[in-house]
Amino acid sequence: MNSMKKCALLLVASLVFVASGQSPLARNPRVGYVYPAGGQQGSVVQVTAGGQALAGAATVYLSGEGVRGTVTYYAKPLNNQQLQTLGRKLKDRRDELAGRAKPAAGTSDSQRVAAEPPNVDKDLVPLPNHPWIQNIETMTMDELERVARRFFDKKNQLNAQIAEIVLVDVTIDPAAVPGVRELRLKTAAGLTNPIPFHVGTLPETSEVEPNDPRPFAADHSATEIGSPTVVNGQIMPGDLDRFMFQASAGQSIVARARARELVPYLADAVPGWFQAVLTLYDGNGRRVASADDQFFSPDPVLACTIPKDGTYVLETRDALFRGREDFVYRIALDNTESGSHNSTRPTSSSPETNEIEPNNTGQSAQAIAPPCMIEGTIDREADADVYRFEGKSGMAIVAEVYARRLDSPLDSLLRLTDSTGNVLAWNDDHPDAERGLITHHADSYVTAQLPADGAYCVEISDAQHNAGPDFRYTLRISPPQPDFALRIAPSSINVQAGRSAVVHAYALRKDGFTGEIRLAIKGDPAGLTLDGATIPAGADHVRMTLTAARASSEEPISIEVEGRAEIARREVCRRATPAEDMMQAFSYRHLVTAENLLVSILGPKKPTGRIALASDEPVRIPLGGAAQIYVKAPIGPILSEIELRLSDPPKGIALTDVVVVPDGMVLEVAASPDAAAPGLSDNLIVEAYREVDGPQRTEKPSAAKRQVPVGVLPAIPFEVAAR
Ligand SMILES: [Ca+2]
Ligand SMILES: [Ca+2]
Ligand SMILES: [Ca+2]
Ligand SMILES: [Ca+2]
Repeated sequence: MNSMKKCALLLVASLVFVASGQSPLARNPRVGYVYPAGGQQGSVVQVTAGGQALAGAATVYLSGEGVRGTVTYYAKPLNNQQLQTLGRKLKDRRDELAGRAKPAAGTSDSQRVAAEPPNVDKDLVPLPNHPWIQNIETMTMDELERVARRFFDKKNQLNAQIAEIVLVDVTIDPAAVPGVRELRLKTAAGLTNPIPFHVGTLPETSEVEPNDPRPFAADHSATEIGSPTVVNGQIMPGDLDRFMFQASAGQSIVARARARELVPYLADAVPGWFQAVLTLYDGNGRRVASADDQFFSPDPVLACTIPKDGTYVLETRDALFRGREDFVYRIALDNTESGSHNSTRPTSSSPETNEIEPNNTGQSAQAIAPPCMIEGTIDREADADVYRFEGKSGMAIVAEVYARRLDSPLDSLLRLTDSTGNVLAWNDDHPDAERGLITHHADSYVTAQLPADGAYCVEISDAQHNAGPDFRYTLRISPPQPDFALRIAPSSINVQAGRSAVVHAYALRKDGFTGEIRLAIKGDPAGLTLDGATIPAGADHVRMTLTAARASSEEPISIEVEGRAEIARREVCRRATPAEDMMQAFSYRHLVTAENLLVSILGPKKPTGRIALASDEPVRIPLGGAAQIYVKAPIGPILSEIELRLSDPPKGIALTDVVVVPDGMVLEVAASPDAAAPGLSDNLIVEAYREVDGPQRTEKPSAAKRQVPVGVLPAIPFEVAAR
């Protein structure tokens, strides 16, 4: 294979980051959920974080002031033998509570023989010091039930992505500012992704299972709560959680759930999040109110007026009766309607106008003069709002709706027509990658170059023929305003001292802006550099690398990345927003923004020799030819073979040779004449692999060698040049 080249290198040692077969690149530490996902000011909360590759979790990082966390325990999932032992201990304790004597060893009780293998005692193994299975000998039936549900419920499918747990004590100062924080763990393999942790002002309660009496009974086992309060819980498969409270006639009750907001996307479930449902029952089990979606938001808000004095039960579950540890919720039970809408209105220097009805047809169209921002409402059935402006031949025009992005239920439809009613452009839904939490991008966007002088109309309506006083929109009609936004993913970057790590940069281009964007770390980057930090003209995504030419550090380093581009002969600078690339329901990807961009530098405490490109200039690869790239690298003793490979190279680009030279190596990269196009510009990501012996379980020498990724070279910018 051309793109693969083996070489036994003198510099091998410098590329081998980890002595064992485990590589920091193999699995990035990830947190899938935290439970409870928040706490009250002035309290200490015991939080469980579930995730993957969390071994060595030692430190908790929480954004903002006044919130601190301490790791108290890390647990791997129990193995089969441990589960067997646990099952046996649970059974013994249940028998003891039920007054059944533990059968004496060697008994010929046929039931026992049928249920357990005869040598079961031999298989008992010591259980780890796991906090959920301490003191089984003194547990109550309810406690045993909870342990059994956690470890043995057949409906629970083991999910490797959340199978490891880390217990954290979070201390929230009384003065800590309420709102969302980011929680990250630092593990042996580096920093995890951030996960939301809420600081609240209300007293909090956590569910106590079992809390779903069947048949319904308000006087039994539902968790008792006061109001106002925040209740925390997890929905397991088929689970219902019920909370009981007293209320009086005429009292208004608002229950606001956070579920999808806490874990926005599940990679392995359809529709891709916990779809919480809220139901309020009276003391006799009669339904008083219920809530599913809050318009387009999956997190329900239940509001009602209590009909008479008495006991009420608030119930939550998943709409599809699914569940898992990461189906975490927080429900604020209160009597105020104040919701949190955190969407920002578009900023514009254009004059603002309000719509004036009647404006439903071309004849009654409201005259406007672009550029302008129009505030309007599709407020009644069959409403359409038409705006007329005078255009010039060749003039470019953009019409863009902000509605769903401002939490409006409107699903807009836009049409741009000329004075005779010919449709020049129309659009229903235009995705906005800046809004990573929106899965139905309902807002419309049209652009066109006007063919002649004359009158033109922009018509907005609801694509699903819905309407109402909430169906508000802001409509921008203006010449194109080319601009861009930037995203950097992941928002926790783990890099070995002296080495490089892949970072993704995304350009979210606006109003036809296609230019090149140059990225850099803002301010004093503390020995950190971005390699290949240019998003080529026309490209929306580039893989670059972050190189740490410095020693490791205990604390993560907070950085900001900025991008600069020339727009209309002026330099424009935009801050890159950190983001997580999340998968929804096996296929869709979303960039969910984060507050902080943190770099964790792992490995040696003192600076190590750096691997660097000899030149920052893009390598020019002639079409149908090859180019040499000199990589400087420190020399070390031979440890084993490494192999260099291009990671996901552009079509027609191949690594054809690697030669060891003094102080480094020279890579030869070729561009095949049929595949690569002149002008193609991107980064090459070169991965290094090391061959190690496979796991040896048998006596015979293992032929199976495994390739372990050991790192990447700094990103190599290139362009394909015509011969
Ligand atoms: Ca529950
Ligand atoms: Ca209207
Ligand atoms: Ca109208
Ligand atoms: Ca639409």
